[in-house]
Parts: sequence; structure tokens; C-alpha cells
Amino acid sequence: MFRTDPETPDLFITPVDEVFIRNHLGPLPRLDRATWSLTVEGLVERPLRLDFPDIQGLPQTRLTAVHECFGNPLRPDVPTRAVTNLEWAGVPLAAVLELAGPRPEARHVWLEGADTGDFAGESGLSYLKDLPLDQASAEVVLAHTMNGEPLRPDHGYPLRAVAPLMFGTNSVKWLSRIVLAADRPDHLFTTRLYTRVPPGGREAVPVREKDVSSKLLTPGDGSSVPAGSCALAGYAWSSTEVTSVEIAVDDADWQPAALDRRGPDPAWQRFRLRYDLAPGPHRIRCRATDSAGRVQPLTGDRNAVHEIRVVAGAGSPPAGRA
Ligand SMILES: Nc1nc2c(c(=O)[nH]1)N[C@H]1C(S)=C(S)[C@@H](COP(=O)(O)O)O[C@H]1N2
Ligand SMILES: [Mo]
Repeated sequence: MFRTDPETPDLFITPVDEVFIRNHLGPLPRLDRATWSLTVEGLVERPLRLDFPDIQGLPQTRLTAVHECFGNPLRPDVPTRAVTNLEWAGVPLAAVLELAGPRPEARHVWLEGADTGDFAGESGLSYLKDLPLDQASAEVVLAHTMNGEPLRPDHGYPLRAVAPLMFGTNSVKWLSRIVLAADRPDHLFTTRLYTRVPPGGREAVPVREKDVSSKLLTPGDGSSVPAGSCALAGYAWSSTEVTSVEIAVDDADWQPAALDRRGPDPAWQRFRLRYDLAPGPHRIRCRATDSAGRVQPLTGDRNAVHEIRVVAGAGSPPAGRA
């Protein structure tokens, strides 16, 4: 999990106990590795039914990636900032697709979970998502492990999809069926919900790639800190590398923070800035820009700049002393 900075409590890898859980349907499937299976069907040369040992026999991979909930699909503009950074292990989707042999007409991969139920007035639903075949083959991992431990039941045991550059909604849990198709499925979770009009666009598109975003974690929102030099820090992320993070305290100008590079995996990136806080209440904001030139909006969208409020006290004793 390792602490990024001795003076700050936030962790680079989010402990499993702190990972949010988002389920649309229910009751939740309680699956068993011994009886679970995954079918691969549709436009494939060789339809498959794989059991868990089959998955374990395929080439294994691991990656660290941001896992972020898009938010309530009925309220796509509201920030929720439900975000974590996790280490996944599993099998590349491409390895499974290679066994099945996609036919030339296949363009889309449908991913279906074992959970069923009702949502937003529709009943008898399954959890179904779809991705373009080329992109899914290049990016998606079928994960059985989160932070080195088998997936817990709530997080999709025994196997889930992980679409590491995309919002969590695409990372189908309790994966039970993969279908290759020429078209997108018409379904509540594919074409009716989880679509949005991108900034400057006219037509709704599926919610896929993550937005550029950042979150201040140190100091904690609402906390009291000693006045004077204060470490301001947090994480920034996007579907591409974040190239700068700026911080504004109260009405002062935006100041560039130090920012770690992303590395080969789509993990989040640490930013930090030392700032001299005068005694009294402060509003602190952070704003990220990514390599595609996207900047967090100040207000009005789900990835609007994050702000925290802290009070700098004149007389707080240093930690650990009476
Ligand atoms: N089968 C299934 N997969 C699912 C969901 C679901 O309800 N059912 N929720 C999605 C959403 S909206 C998110 S944000 C992530 C949450 O994953 P977690 O609960 O492991 O954090 O799973 C996604 N995969
Ligand atoms: Mo979500």
C-alpha cells in the first residue's frame, strides 16, 4: 500500500477495505470458483465454456489502475469523487478471445455479469456492458485478484472485467458471459443509461474513458492544521497522463504543484505543494490538465475542481508533543 510521503496519511494503493462497492441489481450472486464458468459465444469460430482452472492456465498479467465510479447514471453531472487506485491480476481478455477466434464481422464485445434484478423502473435485467472489440482486446483484463487477494464477493468474485482507462461501470463484475457481435446491444446499461454529451459535442456517447480529475487528500477536508508551512497533496488521474496540477488557496492565483509521472500503468499520480497558510479558515482547490489538453472545469460537471476547507490555527502544538 506504501505511504507516499512520511508526513501524509494517504496511500498510493487503496486498501480493499476502503474500496467503494457499487451494485445496480440484486440480490448479489454468491458464486463458487468450483462451479463457476464463463461462456464465450456469438461471432466466434469456437464457442467456449471456461472454468476457473482454464483461466488460471492462461498467461497472467498484473497492472495498477485507477478504479473510479462515474456516479449516479441518472445524475451524470454530479461529482461523487468515488475513486481508488488498485493493483489487479488476471488474464488479458485478448488471450480468451484468441482461444475463441473472433469472426471478421465481430465489432463489439458484450460483457455480462451473473447478477440480475430491477433498476430505474425496468425489471428482469442483467448487468450488461459493451465495448468496441479492438479497444477491449487491447485494454481489458479479466481479473481474479485485487491488491494480491482473491476478489471479494462484493467486488465480483471469482472473475470480473477491468477496463483500466474507463469508468468503473465498464468493469463488469461476476463475469459469466462474453458475446462477440456486429452491433451494440440495446440495453438499459448500454444505450439508455451511461451515455452523455461530451463537452462541446452534440450527440450522446457511451460513458467510457475517464475524465481528467484530481482530489486533495492532505490535509483532510474540514481539518485543523497548524498555521505556517503546510503540505498540500493528493492524486490526479485521467484516461491519459496528467501533465500538470495547479492549486489555489482562497483567492490567490493558481500555483503549479510538483507532480509524479504516470509510468506504464494507468495509476493515479501524486501531486504536492508546500504552502504558507495564514491563521484562519481557508478554501483550497486543485485542478488537473492531461496530455490531451483537457482541463478540469471550475464548476458544473462531474469532474469539476475539488475543493476542501481547513482552518489554520495559530497555537496548535506540533504532533506528538503535549
Ligand atoms: N455485474 C455488475 N458489474 C458491475 C456493476 C454492477 O452493478 N453489476 N456496477 C458497476 C459500477 S457502476 C462500478 S462503479 C463498479 C464498481 O466496482 P466495485 O463495487 O468493485 O468497486 O462495478 C461495475 N460493474
Ligand atoms: Mo459506478
